[in-house]
Amino acid sequence: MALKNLPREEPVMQGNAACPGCPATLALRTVLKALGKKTVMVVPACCTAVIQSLYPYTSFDIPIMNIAFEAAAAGASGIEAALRKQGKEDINVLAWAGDGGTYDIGLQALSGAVERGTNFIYICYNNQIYSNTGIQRSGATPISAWTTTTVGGKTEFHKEMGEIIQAHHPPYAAQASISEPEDLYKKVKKAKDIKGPKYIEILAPCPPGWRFSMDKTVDMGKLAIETGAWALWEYENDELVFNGKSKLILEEKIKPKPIEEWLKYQGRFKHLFVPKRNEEQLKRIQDHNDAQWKRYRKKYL
Ligand SMILES: Cc1ncc(C[n+]2csc(CCOP(=O)(O)OP(=O)(O)O)c2C)c(N)n1
Ligand code: SF4
Repeated sequence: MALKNLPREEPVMQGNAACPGCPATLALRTVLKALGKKTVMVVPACCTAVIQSLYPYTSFDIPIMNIAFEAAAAGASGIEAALRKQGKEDINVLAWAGDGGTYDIGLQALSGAVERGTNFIYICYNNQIYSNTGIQRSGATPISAWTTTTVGGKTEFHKEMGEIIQAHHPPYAAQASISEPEDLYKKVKKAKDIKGPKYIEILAPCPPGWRFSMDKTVDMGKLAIETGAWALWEYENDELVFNGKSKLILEEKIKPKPIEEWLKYQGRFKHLFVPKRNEEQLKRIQDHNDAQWKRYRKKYL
């Protein structure tokens, strides 16, 4: 569906408390347009708990339950069970959490809910940091990124959450990006019509956390895909298919841009370029990215 044909109704209303250029609100608008108003949302501690506005106000046009940081999937499981018991099975249950609440503290609850076959959609907006509490590193933070807890640059590579989810064999999983709203809309629409646990992860470049100008959020998402730092894919019935530019990179129909084309616009990687280029670390990051795509080709081509 073309962007101009997306539903006009705005589920995220004025008066929200997001930063200018916030990727989470971009994603939320698209996701909630795809799901419609018959949706109950569970939000753990994260930026979205603040974005939705400060109590007693709300700027989201659907019911929301806020819950403890680790408990998004557990809360959604309870809501799904309660709705089922009442015979209300046409209501979407959406758990919506950041990468901290997904890759790290909420992983156990998420794993349990997916393993139990819970009929819900779990969405992780991945801004690669704990942004709500002032930019700490998470399991999704890429190597070398500055955060307040990795002041010299993170020394570990991020974990592959998509592969952890695939190991649970859910009926549907996907990776998307705020920079590709039509693709995101399509994936959420598809997930909506599938019974069982659905996992969608959305790359969410965060201006204050990644240190780039607030008008460049979409560009940062596009560059992540074009350099291969992020991949678009869909996983259904144990089959994984890449899509968009990621498919072309996988099939070697286009060459990804060097990863520094994505890194160099983000202040969190500034120390790799100033006062002088850290060639060794830049090569290490590029090699890791190349190796990842080599592994994807071996597995999925
Ligand atoms: C058990 C617990 N530990 C720590 C916190 C403090 N806390 C609230 S939100 C947050 C970070 C959330 O990060 P993420 O899930 O990535 O979402 P984002 O803030 O980036 O939107 C932290 C550490 C908490 N609320 N509960
Ligand atoms: S810190 Fe980032 S994710 Fe959080 S509200 Fe601001 S722009 Fe959005």
